[in-house]
Amino acid sequence: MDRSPFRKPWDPKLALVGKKLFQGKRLGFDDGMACLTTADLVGLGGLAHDRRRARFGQNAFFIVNQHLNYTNVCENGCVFCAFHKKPGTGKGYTLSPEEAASRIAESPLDGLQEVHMVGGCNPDIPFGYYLDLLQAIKRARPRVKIKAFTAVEIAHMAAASGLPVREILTRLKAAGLDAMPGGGAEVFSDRVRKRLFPNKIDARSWLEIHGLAHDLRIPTNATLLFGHVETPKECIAHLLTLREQQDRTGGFQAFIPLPFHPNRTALSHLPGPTGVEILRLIATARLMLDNIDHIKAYWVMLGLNLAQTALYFGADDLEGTLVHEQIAHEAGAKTEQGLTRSRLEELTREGGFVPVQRDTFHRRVASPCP
Ligand code: V47
Repeated sequence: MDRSPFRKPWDPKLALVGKKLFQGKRLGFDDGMACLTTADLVGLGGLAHDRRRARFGQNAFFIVNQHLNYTNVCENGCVFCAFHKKPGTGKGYTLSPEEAASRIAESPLDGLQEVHMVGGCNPDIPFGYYLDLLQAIKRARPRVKIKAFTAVEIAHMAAASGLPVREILTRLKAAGLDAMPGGGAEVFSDRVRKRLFPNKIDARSWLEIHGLAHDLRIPTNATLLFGHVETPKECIAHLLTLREQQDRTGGFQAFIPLPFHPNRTALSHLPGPTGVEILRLIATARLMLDNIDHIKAYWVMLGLNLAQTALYFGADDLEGTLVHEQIAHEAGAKTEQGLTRSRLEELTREGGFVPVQRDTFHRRVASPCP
């Protein structure tokens, strides 16, 4: 059933974007700016919703997954992050591979499909630990797929072990790595990176590592952390950089916009983005990223109502059940730490969409994993 609530844009710049889309033309920088700065939120939503509907109809995807953070010890000290603890302070934790595996073995979820696993750059962890971690989880749940380690963690493993990134990725894949998440991209702008996270790998390294992963047939995701000190121009440049990388290497499965949560961070004086800004970013991403199939409305960071609404603004995927999310919650997220499969399905239906369970590779799941 078509429950689209939209009308054609009244903003003349947006109308021109609509014309270009109708003609099958690719959008450029100025089009992106017209989208991200328009006051015509409803008109923008209409364009984005048309696009998502042409590809996915009323389907909205989700996965039965569990998030797991193996360590919160991190030497990068990014000012937007409330999750990390400095090395050597004794305040952090690191799970042993057995502890991590037993959390997955004892997962409260029936039919767990995926483990999403990331952590800090902990200088005390040897490379062999990451291989043990993957193998222990695969032993505990052999059919579960593991989406793990951001490009930032991969670069950290390479620097600490002295091994080339390609070798690191090859060994991780052999040990059970199925896909990589999109975290750590933040904003590609050098200006923002110098100001907020000068110790993190630069944008070029993040992109190179994803390119190498794609070359090794490890699919990955991409993110944008927004709503802090970045400008609309920096957001559009970020989207265009991702689109160019995807043209070259083609392995991004999904884009996840991450609205900044300021609580308990060194940027707690900032308000974070408004609901309107979040919807504008999601809709703009749907229109600009014509070569990345899926746009996630990450319910933990959006809140449930806005995540439902985002499905009308270009998003087609709600991420998953998660079980125990930590990164957004340390920074003040008010959402639940996890949702049951039936709650996710209910939310989707209440929003006017059809819930479709997917796997890590965004294929429809016919029968859940044992
Ligand atoms: O890498 C950290 C960001 C990311 C804050 O690939 C923050 O499927 C907002 O990347 N406010 C982790 N964001 C989350 C992430 C993710 C989540 C769900 C699915 C996927 C996927 C990826 O969260 C970090 C960082 O970029 N982050 N602190 C904060 N205060």
